[in-house]
Amino acid sequence: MLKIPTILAADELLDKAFKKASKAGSQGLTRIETVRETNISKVRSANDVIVSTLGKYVKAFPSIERLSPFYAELIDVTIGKDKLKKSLGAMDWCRGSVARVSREAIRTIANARSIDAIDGSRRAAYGRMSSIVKQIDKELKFISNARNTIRKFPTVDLSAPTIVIAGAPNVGKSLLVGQISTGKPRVAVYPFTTQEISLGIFEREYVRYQVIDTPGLLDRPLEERNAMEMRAVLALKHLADAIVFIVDPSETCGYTRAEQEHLLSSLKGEFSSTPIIVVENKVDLLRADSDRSKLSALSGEGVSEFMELLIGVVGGDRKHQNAYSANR
Ligand SMILES: Nc1nc2c(ncn2[C@@H]2O[C@H](COP(=O)(O)OP(=O)(O)OP(=O)(O)O)[C@@H](O)[C@H]2O)c(=O)[nH]1
Ligand SMILES: [Mg+2]
Repeated sequence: MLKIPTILAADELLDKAFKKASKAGSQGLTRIETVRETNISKVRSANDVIVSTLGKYVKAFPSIERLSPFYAELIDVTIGKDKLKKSLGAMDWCRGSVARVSREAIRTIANARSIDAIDGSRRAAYGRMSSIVKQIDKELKFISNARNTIRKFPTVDLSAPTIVIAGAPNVGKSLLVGQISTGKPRVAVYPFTTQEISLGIFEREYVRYQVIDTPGLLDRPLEERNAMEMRAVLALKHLADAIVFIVDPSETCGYTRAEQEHLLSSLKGEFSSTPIIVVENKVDLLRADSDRSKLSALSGEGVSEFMELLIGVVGGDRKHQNAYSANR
């Protein structure tokens, strides 16, 4: 989703900076001028490595305000947007402080009268740079973890009309996703689940639709979840143009109809702004007496009629022209 470079720890960053600096050299007319120029180069090059490396980190992290609501929510839940902001602020503080030390040291070295004084100033500058960088070690570790978390986010197509499949375990979610989408679904991890979500695609009249199978996410009542998990699940709201809720009236899934209806009303309560289309599966086993859509993900019966209904709900308007539109 986002390209963030490997984040070094404070020690590693200092190693990198001083190693680069040790290679700096300069030739002057006299010995003291050579030493002076060389030490100025060293300080400058250590400074440049630190300032530019941290600058890259700050730039690589997405500004939450500019992210789509889905990813912004995931970042806030898994990483914490305020802590992330604070840590990136610490990077900027460090860059400014190191640059100041560097400027002062260069000025002192430029005016120093002896080789010893030059060496001493350079060493003092290194010491101050080290202690400044070490002060942000905790923040560096924090953004390094944040990077690893972000790298595991599912890559979803934010511009495609998206259908999220929900329902109790074993009702036939995966089978239906396989029926309606073409090609092999992509799988991706989702925060707070050991399971993966799988993303399928199908195309209708040149529009690509994305279907998301959600094992372990929308298969039990939301009141059973802790607050963080709940928010991670609710982030799907920003993605879903419609939720398809599959009911298995045959109860061969192992859940009673009452349990499934309870799950449905829990989702309705939480996803109140997202259309939820209820469909009864396994019609080959049992045809319930209801006016809900019916199909069999196994035999294919009723699937194409259901698709028409679905596209009518999600394909109607063109809100997808702006992938970053908030509050759908
Ligand atoms: N007879 C019949 N069996 C079905 C139908 N749809 C699904 N099944 C069966 O129900 C079982 C579960 O189907 P899945 O598609 O794996 O269900 P799921 O909802 O994805 O299950 P989880 O991912 O575990 O939550 C499988 O053995 C399917 O073959 C159907 O329309 N008719
Ligand atoms: Mg499944």
